[in-house]
Amino acid sequence: MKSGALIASLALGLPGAIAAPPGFEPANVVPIVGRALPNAPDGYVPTKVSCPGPRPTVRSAAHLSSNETDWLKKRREKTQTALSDFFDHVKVGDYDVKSYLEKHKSNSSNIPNIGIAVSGGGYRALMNGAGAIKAFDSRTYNATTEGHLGGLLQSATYLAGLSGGSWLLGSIYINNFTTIDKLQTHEDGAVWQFGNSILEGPDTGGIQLLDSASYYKDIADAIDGKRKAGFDTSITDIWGRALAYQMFNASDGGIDYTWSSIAKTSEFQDGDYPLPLVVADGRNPGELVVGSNSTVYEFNPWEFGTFDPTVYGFAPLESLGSRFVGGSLPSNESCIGGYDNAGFVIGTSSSLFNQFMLQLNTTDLPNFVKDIFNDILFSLDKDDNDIASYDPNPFYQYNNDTSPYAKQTALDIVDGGEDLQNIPLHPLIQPERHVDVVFAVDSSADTTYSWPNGTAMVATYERSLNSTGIGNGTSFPVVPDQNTFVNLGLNTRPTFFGCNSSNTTGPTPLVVYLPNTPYTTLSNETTFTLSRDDNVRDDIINNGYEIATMANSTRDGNWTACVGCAILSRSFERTGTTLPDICTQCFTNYCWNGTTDSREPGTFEPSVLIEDADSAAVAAIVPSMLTTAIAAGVALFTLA
Ligand SMILES: *[C@@H]1O[C@H](CO)[C@@H](O)[C@H](O)[C@H]1NC(C)=O
Ligand SMILES: *[C@@H]1O[C@H](CO)[C@@H](O)[C@H](O)[C@H]1NC(C)=O
Ligand SMILES: *[C@@H]1O[C@H](CO)[C@@H](O)[C@H](O)[C@H]1NC(C)=O
Ligand SMILES: *[C@@H]1O[C@H](CO)[C@@H](O)[C@H](O)[C@H]1NC(C)=O
Ligand SMILES: *[C@@H]1O[C@H](CO)[C@@H](O)[C@H](O)[C@H]1NC(C)=O
Ligand SMILES: *[C@@H]1O[C@H](CO)[C@@H](O)[C@H](O)[C@H]1NC(C)=O
Ligand SMILES: *[C@@H]1O[C@H](CO)[C@@H](O)[C@H](O)[C@H]1NC(C)=O
Ligand SMILES: *[C@@H]1O[C@H](CO)[C@@H](O)[C@H](O)[C@H]1NC(C)=O
Ligand SMILES: *[C@@H]1O[C@H](CO)[C@@H](O)[C@H](O)[C@H]1NC(C)=O
Ligand SMILES: *[C@@H]1O[C@H](CO)[C@@H](O)[C@H](O)[C@H]1NC(C)=O
Ligand SMILES: *[C@@H]1O[C@H](CO)[C@@H](O)[C@H](O)[C@H]1NC(C)=O
Ligand SMILES: CC(=O)N[C@H]1CO[C@H](CO)[C@@H](O)[C@@H]1O
Repeated sequence: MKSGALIASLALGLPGAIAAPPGFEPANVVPIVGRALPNAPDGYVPTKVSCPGPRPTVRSAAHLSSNETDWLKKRREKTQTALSDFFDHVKVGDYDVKSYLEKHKSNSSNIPNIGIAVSGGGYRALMNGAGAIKAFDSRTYNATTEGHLGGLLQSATYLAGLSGGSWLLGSIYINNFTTIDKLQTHEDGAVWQFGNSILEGPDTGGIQLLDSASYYKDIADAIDGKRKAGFDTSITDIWGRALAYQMFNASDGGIDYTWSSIAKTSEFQDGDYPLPLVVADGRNPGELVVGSNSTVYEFNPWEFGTFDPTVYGFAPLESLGSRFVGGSLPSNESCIGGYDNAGFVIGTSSSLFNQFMLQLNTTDLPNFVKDIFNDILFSLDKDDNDIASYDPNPFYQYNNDTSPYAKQTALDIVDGGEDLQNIPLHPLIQPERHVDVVFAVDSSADTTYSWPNGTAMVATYERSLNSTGIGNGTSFPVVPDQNTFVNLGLNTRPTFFGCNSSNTTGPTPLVVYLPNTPYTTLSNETTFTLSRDDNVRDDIINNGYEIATMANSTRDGNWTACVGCAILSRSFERTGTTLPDICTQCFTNYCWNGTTDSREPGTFEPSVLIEDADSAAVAAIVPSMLTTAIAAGVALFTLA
């Protein structure tokens, strides 16, 4: 994820020419299915609107918004039912989980509160994360059979995504909480057509009906419109528009879909699905390196802001672009709408990738298109290539005493992984949210061969140690160093952290760490791989499914029970309930027990565990998870 790697991969060469425009085939147009709302007032251009309700203000981060607390009441009712359904097929020994849930349902704060976090890592993270979500979704075919984990998504309160993980969130939420199956369909009009690089633009067989030149012209027109309306634009505007064409199933690349529109759909308002949280980092004034003391922002469907002690405030998302001063909108300033374009939001979270757009110059696009981009790109300082410019800064003169951004008229926002916290845990460890368990899907490329090694977990743990400073009262389970992650194989199998709630830096969720590892395919394509065919896409998604379910529990027949134990653990503590024996056994197997091995490991090169999924289902009934091929993998580097 370092800039060096990006430059290196760009140097490998991207397409110099863009495919010639194939003919239009209107017959292939699929009907537009439901999704978030196309409610922007003027496409991509932020525009004066009449203020939504009372004049918008920035609020303190001391509590959750009333929007969230109101919504939670509805959602927690839905998750109770969903959890009860989940435990229909997920058995925790002979413990009667359904009766337990029934007994405590009158006090919803006793019921498990689940978060899911999907890391960054480009398309690899999007696909591996999609595999996990597919496994957790009760709508997936056969996902609610024994050994599977369908229904966990329906039981979750929060779903957080960062960078590539935010593309996954955008694909799901802007398309009306669609399923992974539908996104990856092989039928005409599939949303996820990753055979076409984002530099080429969408396939004309789908809903977009654009050749590359029109694709770029449309993008250029949109950004030009925003500039002409008086708003600063950055390379992230181009990037976000391009992403929208790939992720949103809407004509014109979903140009008029806003992120705040998610909150306006009736299904969301009824609490039918989890709260999506997109994470991005702030770059400190005058600093080019984004370190662990950078501010971590979240976009939720109502607001943009942060719990960090710097800004410590939230601005209404639908009114971004309005000129707030000291947290309120002066009477001579208009309310602005449409700034929170959904593509721009996921583009912001993934701004590490926007430098691809610098390659536009090397294509054979018409000059008039290039000219528009060059105005934007050429005016950029080299150091500003990876930022999204939020101008006006909604936190201008807000919290003067603590905010390093209070004097800035524009906010520089960067990729959510640049502070190394590549798993979006930050919003899920906020004490106000009281999350009990986080399923942390890690597709980071930490090692030479693009496998995770716990770096993201370490970064979040270390930040939480500064509880009176930037951590601002957050806590995290104790985790070991990366060498230990590799030496003990904690990056090749699910590991629980924070099982013992006293061995944490304070009240914090139990974290179920789900590292990307090769079950059925080498799912470690590099972060900057721009295209892959549908079969590779599907293989990586399937591999993600195997990771989440431990190959449908064939690697450990108790796996789903253990997931159940992780879900119930904090709730049992609150209600003074004794853990069933099977959970004790699970925690012995899956909880990191404090052992470390910090010797420098050799090169980490895991190989595919299951060469053929069908035969594996028979062969893989192993007495203990530690005797599997994982152990062989561990041996490789402990011997080295
Ligand atoms: C969104 O999906 C829900 C559930 O599948 C469906 O009932 C609803 O009609 C869809 N909304 C739109 C606008 O299509
Ligand atoms: C959030 O809640 C406030 C206060 O109840 C309300 O005025 C506002 O309209 C809500 N925002 C959204 C986007 O629903
Ligand atoms: C779906 O689940 C049923 C019942 O467990 C099983 O018989 C069937 O083989 C499964 N189908 C697939 C494609 O996995
Ligand atoms: C962040 O940390 C760096 C390195 O320790 C330090 O130089 C910088 O002043 C810090 N910035 C802020 C805003 O605290
Ligand atoms: C693209 O090419 C034009 C003409 O050669 C040049 O003026 C411009 O600086 C280049 N832009 C970028 C971003 O490299
Ligand atoms: C914040 O600083 C600005 C500029 O120094 C000042 O005008 C404003 O009154 C300050 N706001 C507060 C609430 O102190
Ligand atoms: C873990 O990942 C970090 C970040 O990429 C890297 O610097 C470090 O060398 C890696 N360590 C191991 C043991 O893989
Ligand atoms: C903790 O955070 C404060 C304020 O953000 C900072 O000044 C201090 O250097 C940090 N301490 C450590 C050990 O990082
Ligand atoms: C697990 O289930 C999924 C979905 O039903 C299936 O595609 C996959 O082949 C199964 N894997 C194994 C190892 O049985
Ligand atoms: C937590 O566990 C670690 C590793 O075993 C140990 O070093 C530390 O002392 C424990 N801390 C607490 C507060 O129990
Ligand atoms: C994926 O990882 C394997 C080792 O686990 C390695 O041999 C292979 O080169 C890696 N592929 C990429 C694209 O990095
Ligand atoms: C728990 C905690 O330390 N909260 C602090 C977070 O930051 C704000 C703003 O600086 C403080 O007012 C809180 O006390």
